[in-house]
Amino acid sequence: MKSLEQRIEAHIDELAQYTETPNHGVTRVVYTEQDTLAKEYMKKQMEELGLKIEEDEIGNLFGTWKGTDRKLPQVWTGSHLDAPTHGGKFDGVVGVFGSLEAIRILQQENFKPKHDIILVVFVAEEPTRFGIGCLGSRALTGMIVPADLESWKDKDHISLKEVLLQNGRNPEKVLSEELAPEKIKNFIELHVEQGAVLETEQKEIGIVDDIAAPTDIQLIIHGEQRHAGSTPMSIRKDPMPAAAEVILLVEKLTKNNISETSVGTVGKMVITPGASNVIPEQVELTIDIRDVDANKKKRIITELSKEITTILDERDLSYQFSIKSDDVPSRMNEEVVQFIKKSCEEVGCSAKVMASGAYHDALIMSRRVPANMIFVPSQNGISHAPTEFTATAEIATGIKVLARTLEKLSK
Ligand code: HGY
Ligand code: MN
Ligand code: MN
Repeated sequence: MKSLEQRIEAHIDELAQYTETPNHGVTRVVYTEQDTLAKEYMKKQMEELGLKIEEDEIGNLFGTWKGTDRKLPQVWTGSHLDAPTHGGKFDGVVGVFGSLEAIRILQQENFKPKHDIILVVFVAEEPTRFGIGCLGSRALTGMIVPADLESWKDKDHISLKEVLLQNGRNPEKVLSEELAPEKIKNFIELHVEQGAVLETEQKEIGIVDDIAAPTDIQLIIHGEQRHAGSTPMSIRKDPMPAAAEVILLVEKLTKNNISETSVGTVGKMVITPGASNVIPEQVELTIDIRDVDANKKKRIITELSKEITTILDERDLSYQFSIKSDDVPSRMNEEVVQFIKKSCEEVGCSAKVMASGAYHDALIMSRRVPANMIFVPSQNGISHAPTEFTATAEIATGIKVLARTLEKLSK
């Protein structure tokens, strides 16, 4: 009989194989073969625990451990299996196999939940393919509208609607997947911290009270494509120096200018045509602004939009500034924060109540139902990189705290 630690390492090794970039971390994108293989692996694991397996139209996977009183609201636990480009082996998967192992612990203790416990694997938590994250939890909370199915496109400019159809999924049904909130008592997610707070403060568990929310902006700056050698500087309409000014502006506005907790990232830039001796025709930037303070984030976005207009008007460049998603930061459920604290005492581990700079499905689920998160440390605070690492023993502690909390929530 394998120990918990052995099973953790087996899950990590198995899931890490499902990547498009074997020598550069884990890249696992929604509706691709690697994502499907990872889900198939988890389905088998869930069946071994006797969970009833279902999948919804957008592709969320559910494993139900039936409670003794099925009329009661359900306790949901889980996370995501998809990974960013060249990501790590722990983001998302720790919460998926962690929920499975927490259920196994309770089953081995002969615990009988009164409430159904549902293990959920959300699709597309990462914005990798469509530029917007948490598609699975957005579908379940009614946060996807028909226009999104058309406007959310992948790098080949194929819309989410088209991709759903290509995968034999019915877009109309995806739009009607909103859950009745009274059906769920709580959603609790185990996740790697993706920051260095726990490691720095030598704490074993993070109990999340606030989750920062992202505003995802797409900025396309139009230039005039011309020869890099024969075009005098005085007549150029070059979008690149303008993009450089915008990137510095994002850094200036989010660096303790308006808020101590804001962050700003330009993580992706597409230069067309992208040749060394051609003044670009256009530059597309993604701008990711986050904060736990909704009002300050709003002020930053307003200032950003105003100053971008000034920069581009002065350069006489046309542009499109579109807000692709604008999420609101959220507080976790206070009563369950206390449950998790109690669970840490029972397990005998140190803990710290803290905010999450990364967003998660728990952010989206908290729009409709009480949600909570348990963090385990990230070595050097690194995540979304191949060097992402959390020790097996640290994950085991997180799973034990999750098991104790699921017991409190479902008895
Ligand atoms: O970007 C995020 O915060 C999440 O990891 N997708
Ligand atoms: Mn992530
Ligand atoms: Mn994640």
